[in-house]
Amino acid sequence: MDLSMRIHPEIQEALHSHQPLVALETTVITHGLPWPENLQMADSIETAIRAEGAIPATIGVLNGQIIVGMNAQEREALAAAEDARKISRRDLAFVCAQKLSGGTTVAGTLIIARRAGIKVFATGGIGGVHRHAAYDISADLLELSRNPLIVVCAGAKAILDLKATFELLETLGVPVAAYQSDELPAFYSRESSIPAHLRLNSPEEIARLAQAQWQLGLENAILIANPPPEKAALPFEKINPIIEQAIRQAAEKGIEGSDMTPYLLEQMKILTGGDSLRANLALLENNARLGAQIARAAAFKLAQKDI
Ligand code: PSU
Ligand code: MN
Repeated sequence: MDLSMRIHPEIQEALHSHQPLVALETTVITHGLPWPENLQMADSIETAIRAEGAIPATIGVLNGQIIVGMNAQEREALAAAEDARKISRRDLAFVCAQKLSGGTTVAGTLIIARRAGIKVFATGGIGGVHRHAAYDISADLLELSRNPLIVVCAGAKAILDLKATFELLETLGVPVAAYQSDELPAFYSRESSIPAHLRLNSPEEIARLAQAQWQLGLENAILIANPPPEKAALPFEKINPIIEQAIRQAAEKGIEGSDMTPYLLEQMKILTGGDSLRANLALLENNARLGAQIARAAAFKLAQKDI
């Protein structure tokens, strides 16, 4: 069984010459967004990263082959696949052994990106502790505690218990910084009423924190919570009752486990008349752009062998 990753030649070259790279997850393609917005988003965030002078590395699995840097055809195959798996740490070996296809979650992507040597990763919202089901804790948190990457997100998904999620990140030793804000964003919203532990104001400041963290041998990720762009963001007081409604519907339908996040995201889209989808797309692109800026700032330091 050949389990080696297939790393796109452009990415191999970039790794070799310390050019800025940004890893991208694919569960957002297979389970987070509907067709065809999922494919459009996958393409447009790659373009956004290139426009900022970095190289995108979309990570996923096709027919049991782990791919770092999926090309346009491979992204389309994954976006259109009806039987795509959602791949976290527990699923990776099974998907490879059975030659299945799927999108990697934040957890799955962290494992692969780390193995490839990529240092920056942009996503929408991380998983965390679910509301009313505190035993359902995303594997994203554990992987953030053990993979040294800078992860740019818009906070944890608003469908979660945000306080519990950030408390657990503290326990796991993951530095969490809001970008140019004193408050943590709540995915669709710029505000959450939860003060940020750290505030960082520039890509350079973020790269310096990473440099210090990893020089100290602390192998945890650094989480950057980037508020969604103002014109697409939804006010937290408006969105929160809708989230509660979607969670009640999930409970009535008996949805649980890894089906919970995709179900809630789909319900949110219906209940907000598409506003949540627009916010989701806008924040993904916004995070990709910041990821590219950080990768550029960090690549300079990498070239100096500081991290
Ligand atoms: N954020 C989104 N859409 C998504 C996800 C996050 O806007 O689809 C995915 C991410 O891949 C994340 C996963 O890692 O949901 C978390 O799922 P769970 O809660 O089952 O661990
Ligand atoms: Mn879960």
